[in-house]
Amino acid sequence: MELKICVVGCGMIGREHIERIQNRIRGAQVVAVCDVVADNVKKGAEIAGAGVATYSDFNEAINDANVNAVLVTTPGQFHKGPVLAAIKAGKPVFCEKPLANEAADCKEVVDAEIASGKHLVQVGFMRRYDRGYRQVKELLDSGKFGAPMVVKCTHRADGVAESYTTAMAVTDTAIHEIDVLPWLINDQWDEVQCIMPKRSAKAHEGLQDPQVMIMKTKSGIVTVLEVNVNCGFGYDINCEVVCENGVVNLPCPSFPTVRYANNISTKIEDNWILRFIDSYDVEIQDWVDHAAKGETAGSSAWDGYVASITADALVKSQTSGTFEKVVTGETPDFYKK
Ligand code: ISE
Repeated sequence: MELKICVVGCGMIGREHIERIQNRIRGAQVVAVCDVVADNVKKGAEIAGAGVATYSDFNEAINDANVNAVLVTTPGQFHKGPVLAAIKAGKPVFCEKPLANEAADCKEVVDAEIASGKHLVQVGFMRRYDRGYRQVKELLDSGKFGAPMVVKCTHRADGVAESYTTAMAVTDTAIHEIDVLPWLINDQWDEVQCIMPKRSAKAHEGLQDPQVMIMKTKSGIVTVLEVNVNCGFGYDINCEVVCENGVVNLPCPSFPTVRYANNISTKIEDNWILRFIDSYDVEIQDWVDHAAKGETAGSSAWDGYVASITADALVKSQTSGTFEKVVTGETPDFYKK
């Protein structure tokens, strides 16, 4: 079955995905675009090309008879509505991360999907599709390195908009590590803490940056994550897994190491779109291939819910300063692999 996709949300990431689907993805095409902002619809439609239907109301867009799949790329606080509408219409839906900003909203999606009896929802945590993370996972899963004990990560960005808040360091940024690490090391979060170091003079007023997040798993693995979104030298993602018999480092892709003018150097990527561009391609192709068969892949709605519960605990710790428990309850049978 060819996927005839309606893209709900034609801002930056929505337009990226429209371009990707029309030009690089097999077995799918964008047939409808929707956004409450008229200019975004216009830009999305221009990229999608002739014949694309345009909407400002997501219910109408999703229920367009020509649409058989939905891709949600609105801002996070508006994800729940279109995702629930897609489930109600029985259409597969890819929702960019996070599934929703509030855990209670994610739970509503989980409950609706279970009630529908069909696996329809995939959440856009693209790092599970990154070549480097997959190589690290393969090495860890080989068993040769022994059990992971400590994970050291950095999530650094050049700078952020004035609208970026202290909580977003968790809900928008660290949410990637929150999702990818349990998958990488085959474990689940148990308790998490957020510590505030000396504030960067480059952070805008009201923003605490950097932040250090300490996350312990049920088996006792400790992760230390530095979130630093005003580093000023590029988009710099690192992950080192210290195991009993060795250490595995996430490879940093794309750039050669050069020796020049008495220096050895490697360029650092400018931003996350470029750093993870290949992962997005692989991720959307995988969604299309699975959705065409009535299946889902990657992060499920349950994974999105668990990530949100973990994020809530970290946000709570931003104020309490202490470890907060991550309480998710049992994985429903529906989501057990
Ligand atoms: C952005 O939304 C992303 O998803 C990026 O991967 C992350 O690094 C950034 O902090 C977010 O704002």
